[in-house]
Amino acid sequence: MANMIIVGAQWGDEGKGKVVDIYTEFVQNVVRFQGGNNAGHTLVVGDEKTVLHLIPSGILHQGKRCIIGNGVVLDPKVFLEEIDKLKKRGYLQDDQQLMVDGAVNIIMPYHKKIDIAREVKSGAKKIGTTGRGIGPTYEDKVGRRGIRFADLLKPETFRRKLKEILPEKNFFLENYLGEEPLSEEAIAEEYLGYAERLRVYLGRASTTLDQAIKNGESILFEGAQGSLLDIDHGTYPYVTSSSTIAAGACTGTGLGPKVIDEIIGISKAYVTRVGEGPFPTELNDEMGKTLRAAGNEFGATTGRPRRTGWLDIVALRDAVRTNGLTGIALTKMDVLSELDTIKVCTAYRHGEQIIEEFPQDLDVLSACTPIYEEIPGWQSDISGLKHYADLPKQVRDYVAKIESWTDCPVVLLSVGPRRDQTLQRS
Ligand code: 2SA
Ligand code: GDP
Ligand code: MG
Repeated sequence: MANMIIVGAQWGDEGKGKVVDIYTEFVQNVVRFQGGNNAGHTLVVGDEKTVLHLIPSGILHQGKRCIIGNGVVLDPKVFLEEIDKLKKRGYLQDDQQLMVDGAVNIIMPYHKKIDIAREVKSGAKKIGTTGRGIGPTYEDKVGRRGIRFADLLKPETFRRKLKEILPEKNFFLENYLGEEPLSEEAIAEEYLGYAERLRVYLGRASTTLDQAIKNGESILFEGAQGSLLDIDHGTYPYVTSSSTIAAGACTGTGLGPKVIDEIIGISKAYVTRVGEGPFPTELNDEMGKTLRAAGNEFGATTGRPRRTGWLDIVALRDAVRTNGLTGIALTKMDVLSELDTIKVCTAYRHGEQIIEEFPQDLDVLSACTPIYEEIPGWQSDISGLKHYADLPKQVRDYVAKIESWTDCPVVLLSVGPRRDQTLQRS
């Protein structure tokens, strides 16, 4: 198979975990390139459900190399817990299957504390983060005071860096956030305790993947969150702190864009968002609740109820452009099965203006109201169908419309959470 990037084309939780698991069969390497354990990627194999937060979704396939690229931020405690859980269930029997790039930035206790306390202090202006310390860790990375995975494995370096940075963090925690300061010794003891177990995973994504390509292997790049949560191109400041779009796969692993062959954007047949920020097609009514219940829309990391709304073509077109999508995988089609009619937003109204391009200005976006096209539902159970041609005509028409509105082919359809509930478009 070609080297493929899989990204969320909305605000996350589009079903990336499931789609990565499906495509893993055809590659030798699966790599995460951004985000951290804010992600919750759900895989269902048979009746067994696995939620992964840090480890790439290829891990359920024996013998596939799974890499955590330099663009990721890693909480060592969560990472080791995830490893233990997988091993207990018979996965990851060979530690060589998993690698962490030495340049990965480490999530420290002060990052988590600052993330949570800042959100509380912000009150109504909060971002609605997952509280996993993601933003503060990326701040330190960009501020050139981060502690990297390779630093953690060198006790003297780790202690020196911690000594340098902790006074600043404690000052901020105590004097601005009104929190208790953290103990340097307690952090060092805890983290250096993890280090011994982590050593075996140290590697370098860039060189390993480059060699893999030279050996004729292929790579699946697993995005986390979604394009509209991208630090540059998302609904800033209501975004996550990493490059969630396809370009992040290059900076987050150390490979050039020429190695990429395909970029697949995952989109639900409707939209969800968890956390704060504008969401033009949001449904704050019975229909919104129906979608939440039918789609089981609750955060895979925090359990928070997800906001729900109709499919937004204006936003999807933005994702097609910012990622350079070569294909769309449309998930959760089964969730719409009971509906008489389905609405799709094809443009926004802003005052007197009709807008077809997703606005960059959040004030404009917040003031937009959706213009909908109503399309007929199919009102039949499609979750057991195996071939695209067997789908009701209304489903195929819906897919054709999405293709024409976005000018991007729909390459895969998902009609349920399980591996076998997937229809490839041939
Ligand atoms: P953060 O924690 O700094 O990354 O939060 C910033 C924004 O990014 C959103 N975000 C997410 N949105 C959807 N899914 C995510 N993963 C979990 C899931 C979410 C959960 O799979 O369900 O369990 O709550 C995810 N991670 C970050 C977040 O909501 C903020 O809007
Ligand atoms: P990710 O973050 O993009 O990997 O998505 P999540 O795992 O956070 O959320 C997607 C949820 O939808 C998970 O519970 C999946 O098991 C489930 N899911 C994925 N595809 C489908 C589908 O086609 N139909 C249904 N009903 N559920 C799906
Ligand atoms: Mg998720």
